Amino acid sequence: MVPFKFIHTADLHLDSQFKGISGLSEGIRSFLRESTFAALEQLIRLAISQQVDFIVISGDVYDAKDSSLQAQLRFQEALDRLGDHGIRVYIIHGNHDPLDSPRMTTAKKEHVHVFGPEFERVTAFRRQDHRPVAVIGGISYPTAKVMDNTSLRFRRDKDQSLFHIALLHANVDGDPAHETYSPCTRQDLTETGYDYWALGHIHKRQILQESPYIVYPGNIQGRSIRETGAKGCYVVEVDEAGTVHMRFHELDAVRWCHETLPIDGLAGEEAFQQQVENRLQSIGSDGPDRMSVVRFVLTGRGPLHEKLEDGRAAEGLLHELHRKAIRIAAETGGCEGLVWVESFEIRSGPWLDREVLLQEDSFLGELLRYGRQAREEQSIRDDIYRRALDPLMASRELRKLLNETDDEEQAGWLDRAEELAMLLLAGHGEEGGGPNED
Ligand SMILES: [Mn+2]
Repeated sequence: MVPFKFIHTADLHLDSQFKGISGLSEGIRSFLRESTFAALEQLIRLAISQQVDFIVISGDVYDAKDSSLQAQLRFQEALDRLGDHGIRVYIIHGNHDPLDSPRMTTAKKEHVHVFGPEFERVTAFRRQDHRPVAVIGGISYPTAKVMDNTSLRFRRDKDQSLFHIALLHANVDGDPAHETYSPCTRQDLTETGYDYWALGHIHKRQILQESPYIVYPGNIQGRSIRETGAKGCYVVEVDEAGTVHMRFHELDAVRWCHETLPIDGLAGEEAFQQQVENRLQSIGSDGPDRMSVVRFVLTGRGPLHEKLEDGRAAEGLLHELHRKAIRIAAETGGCEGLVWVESFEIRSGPWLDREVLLQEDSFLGELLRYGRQAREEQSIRDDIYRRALDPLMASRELRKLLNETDDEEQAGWLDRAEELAMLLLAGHGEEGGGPNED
């Protein structure tokens, strides 16, 4: 087999609007708005510096069906630059940019192949000597909603000696967090006999399987606090033996992250502010060339919780941090190294005084008193355990395991149950969520 090298990328979502973030200055907002284009620029530079033979783009080039003229022009310019370096591009369109989108008509580029709505297969050649190296199969979305399993249409070429790459925008194995377009299973993909499934749609980078390769490279630029961590593409090398070597390359200009901060040891607002500033410092120095957007997740229990709960501590600090970030961005005229705090998510709890709760005339107080009694009287303990464990005793293996537990272990159950009850009955924040839109 002739060795070759290509880039697998997907979900560029050019000109994403970043609507879900507020409080930004005009300068910071435009940096954010520019980030999908900045990531595209990095992609082009990488392709040129790595001297790849070709690039495959697995759908969602544009963020919206009615993509902006700017997005289209920037993408066409990127394609031209790749063409200048002899790098061919193979593209499928996905649910965000289906073939029926109203887009400007452009002159056909000789080095760019856009797959149509029916399954097609083309041969890819090595850049320097034009020797055939791979067969590339692909299907674009004709309209936004493709509900049938299009992976079943892929057929291998007669020339079995070439490496086979499949381009598909799909939800493999029905990931419930994402729209189930073009649903298919790993088994379906494996059975086609293709060597590398270059997927798009799910924005989280993942190699689902290695034989054959089934890969989501993720998007090249995170678009919200739900799309955290490094974003980029894979450079894939196929050697003489047909063995695949993959390397991930970061391309993002803005990185989103969650930062967990326990409040347990924090006495007051000053200590809290100091902790936050320290974290911001270290996030900033980790990524001096990019902007970071961070959501602090506050956990643990402590006296600070009360101030967080009524909005005083976090909101005031957030306001100050935003003001400072805006000033720095204006002074330096750039957002590289800047850390923007998206929000403080409060998942902490109050510092609980068990002794006080024990005296309380409440459900929790009663529960804790019952626990204390159970520790003193064996018969109450036995009664609690029996009622809790009876359903489990039906299984022989569980019965054996449970019969082996000693008094100390059982007392531990009671402690943990009380802790959990205190945590839940203190009643604080729930994790938000909803379907992701890829
Ligand atoms: Mn997408």
